[in-house]
This record gives sequence, C-alpha cells and structure tokens, in this order.
Amino acid sequence: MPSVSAEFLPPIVLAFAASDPTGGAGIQADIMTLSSMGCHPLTVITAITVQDTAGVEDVLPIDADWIADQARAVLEDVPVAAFKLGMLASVEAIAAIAEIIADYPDIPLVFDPVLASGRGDQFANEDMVDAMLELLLPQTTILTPNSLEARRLALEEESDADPPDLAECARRIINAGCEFVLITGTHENSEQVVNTLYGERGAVRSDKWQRLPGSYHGSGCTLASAIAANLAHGLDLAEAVRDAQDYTWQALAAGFRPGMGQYLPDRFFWAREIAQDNGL
Ligand code: PXL
Repeated sequence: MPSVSAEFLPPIVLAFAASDPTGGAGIQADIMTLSSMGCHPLTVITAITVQDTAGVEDVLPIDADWIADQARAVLEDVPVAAFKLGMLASVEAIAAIAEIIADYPDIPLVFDPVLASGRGDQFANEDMVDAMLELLLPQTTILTPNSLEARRLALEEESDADPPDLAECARRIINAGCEFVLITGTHENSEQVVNTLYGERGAVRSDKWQRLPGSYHGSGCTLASAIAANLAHGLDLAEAVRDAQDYTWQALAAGFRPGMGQYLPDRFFWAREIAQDNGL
C-alpha cells in the first residue's frame, strides 16, 4: 500500500564509492551521512575493500562495465539532485563514470579525490590521478581534497622543487577545470583545523575548527557527502560547505571507537541526543 506521502520525494543523491566493511568510510559513510541529512542515497559500488578499523588489507576494483550498468539503471529510473564521487579504483572506472556524468551537466558534482586513506594506504596510482584531472575535474562542482591530496594533484599539474603552498595548489586545481576546491587542513601542523574554500578568484571562505584529539576514519567521506546533501537540498555552495563542516565536526566529536584502530564518526549524533533527552 502506498503511504499518504506517496507524492513526497526526498532529495536524491547518487554516490559512487567503495565498500568499507567497518562502516567508517566509503559507501557506508555516504549512506549514513546522506540519510542522516534527509536525503535518499542511490549507490554505485566502485570497489570492495577488506579492512578493519586499523588499516586496509586489500581492494577489489569492480569492473568498469558493472559500474556503468549500476549507474545507468538507477539514473534512467530516478531523478538525482547531486552526484558524489569517492574512491575510484581504476582508470577504466574513472573513464566510465566521466562518460556517464557528462550526460547530466546540470547536476552538481561533489568529488572527494580519495588518493590514500588517512592512515596512509595508497589507493590511486599516477595514471589514475592523471585520469581524474583530465576527465573528472572539468565536470566537478566542488573537489574536496585534504592538503596531502591537494599537493599531489597540484604537482601532477606542474612540478617544481619546493612544494607549493595550499593557495597555489588550489589555483592549479581550479585551472584543471573544477569550479571550487575545499582543501581540508586536518593533516597540517596547525593548532586548529583550517579548511579553505577556493574559487576562480581565490579564497572564498576559511573556517577554523577545534582540533579533536582522536584519529578518525571516514571524516572526508562524511564531509563530501554532507556537502552533496546540502546542495541537493538547494543550499548555495558556500553555505553548503559551511554547514557540512559543522555537521562533520559534530559527528567526529561524538565519534566512537568500536575496535582496536581508529574512531568512527557518529553520523546520527542528533538522534542519540534526542533519545537521551527522552530518557532512552
Ligand atoms: O577515507 C577515504 C576512504 C574512502 N573509501 C574507502 C576507504 C577510505 C579509507 O580507508 O576505505 C572505501
């Protein structure tokens, strides 16, 4: 039986990402974040990982044809308000996804260029980085690299002896064709975490966050999905970025450590707050 709200559709976001069995990062992080923020997630699995909360053991890339078929099936059926890209595990997968999203130029695209895990597991070789720059950046509304990923993308564009500062990295990344880049500062040696949004004319906004003491798994996936959720809800880009950082910081502050390794964000912190207020 259809419910009385059969006419209602939540904003729908299509996430391309890899499975992370810990539920900390990857497609599981996207599903939780998008759901927590009132969106419905459509999911295309790009790879399957074997990992625990301490590190990644193995990655099985999904065949590019299977990635394309998963995406085409839902895109021909369901209206999508935003795309979100996470781990892409082969050049062929990057090319297949680039071809699909080219058919939807008006849908905002949030691209989290997952080149390595926060723990240092490498996910992308040079050919993949080149393919991302060439095929995906020109279609990207907002790229969300951490500072390490930003430097790697910038050096792939132009190499020089001294590492460029983050503003210069942003300039090169924007030159590669994306509209905005949000460079996150978790890995920098600063007292607070400084995340800066850059556009064509330089820095747009910079937000500072209290540095949390734990080591977290899945913060980048959470932030990028939260931005995609906000864009799907119709927020303008700068507001989507600010609110998504606030959401992510709260999810991290409420994080928990289910195993022997890193902390995981609690993307449903607000539900637990409500339950606590109700004495549950
Ligand atoms: O945090 C980046 C990331 C994204 N996707 C998957 C991951 C990781 C980090 O480990 O495993 C599947």
